[in-house]
Amino acid sequence: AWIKHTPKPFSTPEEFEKDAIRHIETTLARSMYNCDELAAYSGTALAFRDRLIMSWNQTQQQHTFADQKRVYYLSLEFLMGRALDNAMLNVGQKDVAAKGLADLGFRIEDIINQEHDAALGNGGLGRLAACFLDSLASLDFPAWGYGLRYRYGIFKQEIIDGYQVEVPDYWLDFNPWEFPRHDVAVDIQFYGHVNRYQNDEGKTVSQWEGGEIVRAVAYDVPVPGYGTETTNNLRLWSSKAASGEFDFQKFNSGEYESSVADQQRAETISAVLYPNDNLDRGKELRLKQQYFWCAASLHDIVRRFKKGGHAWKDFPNQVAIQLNDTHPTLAIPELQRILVDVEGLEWDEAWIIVHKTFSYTNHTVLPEALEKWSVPLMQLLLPRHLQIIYDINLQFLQFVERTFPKEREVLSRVSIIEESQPKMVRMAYLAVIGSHKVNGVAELHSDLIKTTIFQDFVKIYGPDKFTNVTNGITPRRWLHQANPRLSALIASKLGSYDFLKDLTQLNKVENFVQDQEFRKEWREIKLANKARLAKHIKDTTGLEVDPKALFDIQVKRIHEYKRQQLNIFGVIHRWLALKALSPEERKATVPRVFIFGGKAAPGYWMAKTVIHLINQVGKVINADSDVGDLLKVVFVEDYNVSKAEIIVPASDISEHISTAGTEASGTSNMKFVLNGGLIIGTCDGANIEITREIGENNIFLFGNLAEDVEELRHGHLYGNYQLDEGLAKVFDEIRNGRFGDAQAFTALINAIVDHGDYYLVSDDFNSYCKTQELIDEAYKDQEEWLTKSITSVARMGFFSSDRCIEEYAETIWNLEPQKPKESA
Ligand code: 26W
Repeated sequence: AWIKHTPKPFSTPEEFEKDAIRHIETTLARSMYNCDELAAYSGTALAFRDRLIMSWNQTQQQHTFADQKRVYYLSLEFLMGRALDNAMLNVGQKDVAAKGLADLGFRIEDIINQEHDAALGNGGLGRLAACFLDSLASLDFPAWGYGLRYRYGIFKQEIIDGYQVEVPDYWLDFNPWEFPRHDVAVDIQFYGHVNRYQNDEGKTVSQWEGGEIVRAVAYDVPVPGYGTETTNNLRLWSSKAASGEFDFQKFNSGEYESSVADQQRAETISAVLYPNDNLDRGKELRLKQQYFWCAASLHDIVRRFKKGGHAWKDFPNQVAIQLNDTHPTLAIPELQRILVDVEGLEWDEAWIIVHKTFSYTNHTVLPEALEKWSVPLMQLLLPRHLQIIYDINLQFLQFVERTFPKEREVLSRVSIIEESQPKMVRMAYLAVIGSHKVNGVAELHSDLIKTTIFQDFVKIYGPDKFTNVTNGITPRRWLHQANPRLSALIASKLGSYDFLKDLTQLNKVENFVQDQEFRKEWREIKLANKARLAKHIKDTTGLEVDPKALFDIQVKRIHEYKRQQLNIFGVIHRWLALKALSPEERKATVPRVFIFGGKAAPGYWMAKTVIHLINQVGKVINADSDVGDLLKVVFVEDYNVSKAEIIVPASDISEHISTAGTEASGTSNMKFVLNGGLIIGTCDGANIEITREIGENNIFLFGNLAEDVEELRHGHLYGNYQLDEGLAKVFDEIRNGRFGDAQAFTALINAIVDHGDYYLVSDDFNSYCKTQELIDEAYKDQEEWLTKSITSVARMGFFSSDRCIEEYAETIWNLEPQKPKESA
């Protein structure tokens, strides 16, 4: 009843059943007599897909007709997760499907679980893109996502003998959510050379010629908004051999194999997602992916613009392009090339258009994550683009020279070209220079980029070019879908589900913080969510954990800066302390389950060592009868979006403990608090704003501040270093072979004791352990804990991705929504 518009709803469960059965019998050619869960999933998905297609077509028609400004979100990663549950909830018909499926003898949860995650991303940046698409559609913004259709998403993680093993994620076997558009194909050029010649009007022009061609084929994915008919489009490009390139001569003359090899080489471009998070490896194939995707997307955007019949100067009034980190930065020289070389505009008028069209979001300050491409590689692969980049750089440096004539050393610092051996193209600088706005993703982060990596650019352009848009998360997936009971409880008190479209309404929850019935249900829901996770742990690892224990969760990519090592060293410290207590004293302690999850990049040895240590520690502690249920350690295999939907609602405490100044924002911190979990964290990223919103009594902060990190690091390198005593005891245990072969962990320990402890694990260890003790004490007062939980949720309204998208629309894109018209 609370849905205002629904795309052609099923009026009864029977109507849904009829459609699902029809799809199973005709689309899938299966008999209802041996309909298994996978077939039931397929039929359900196809029945809902039909509904989406109608509103999708209608939305696209209305947007074309309105001919208003659109935003294009360019991201190499879209971590979408599953689509069916989201589709059912967004059209408001999950209950109808549940009844229909029950009639057919299925439980809806089992059917939902059949779906493979769309895992086209690594971590935070990819999931943020997915939340943004949900908000853009829910707020009726005319928006498209553009990405790559990887045949293999992020690898599946198996834990074998305590080690991570990577297994390919082949996910496209049956994907009802994508529509191949074989008629939407763009030929993309690589290699070749640049020809300069005089055209008919006597003007010198450049033409990129020769080289090889790869074809980009569009696959479209509908993105339904919540409680609206708006269904936007996510367009993913797939590579294949261009028809002229597939050498039929070879094919016929018996060189079958080499002909097939050519084809496979073309398909390689979109074959696999690079599994590195916050690490740039500079691989040629990755550069090919980036250009392939940028060129295909820009071609598509320009073609759509031209159909509108506008003058070129109107391009930035019709088109906004958001660059999700530097990965799509080649779109900047590509648009300049199209405007100058293909459309014949003057350089300067083209550059004004380019600069007004693009904006860039930075997601990291880690130096090893800042993209640079070697000039020789770019010369080979994209010769014309390299010329354009040099020309952009020349103009920019001349401008800087005019503005700061006395500061010559600034020129080499801000040059797009790093004068190294070989020379490198600094993509972040190109992105800044080619955009009208640059934003960071949390206040601290946006301040930091202005004083570190982009300091000179703030001087050159003034501070207004740089802005902050604090990240957000979609409450549809991360509250309503992941935690339906909590969502329903809140709705029962607020009188409707309107808070899912305006999350600030959660503040009214605070009126019920003393309502005993409400408190009881809140507590029961958390316990049920913990029991659900406990069952998952039992089913996947065989380990039994008690849902009444304090669940302490850290799930995210494994990275030294995120400091899972601090967490596991803390666990060892706790274990040693517990063993030193008398049996009587032990009884007074709070039982705790430490839950870890996350993938390590396949080539990141230190991260893999951390996973191994966690598993070894778990093996020893979980078998120790001295501590029994007082301490358990679990590593959840293959952490992904659908696992997060089980894990996030089940925390009492979650850990967001990066070295201050390293985590740009974090978004799982928001997800956990929105689900009634408290957090232990450093003063980093969005933790700071979460604290401001929910109040410092409701969060457990510890550790050194960002402003002190540099000095501490410097001190370490000059002998000003004292290994924390507690940590030293932990290291002794590891070295003594308590957790298996000590050799396996020397690198991990040496990074701290011998190599400068770059991430300040020792500096923060004591503060961390003390804060964990405060948490034990706080948890003993269950009533007070519950009050903190409810109060925190009530104050989380700010962190909706809807608020975040509205800020982008207003301050960066100058974009208006397009409310769907009543369907005929
Ligand atoms: C070139 C290799 C590479 C790959 C991915 C470099 C950098 C990345 C991403 C930018 C890493 C990433 O996901 N960053 C995360 O972005 C989130 C969304 O803004 C933030 O919440 C996280 O703090 C940030 O680490």
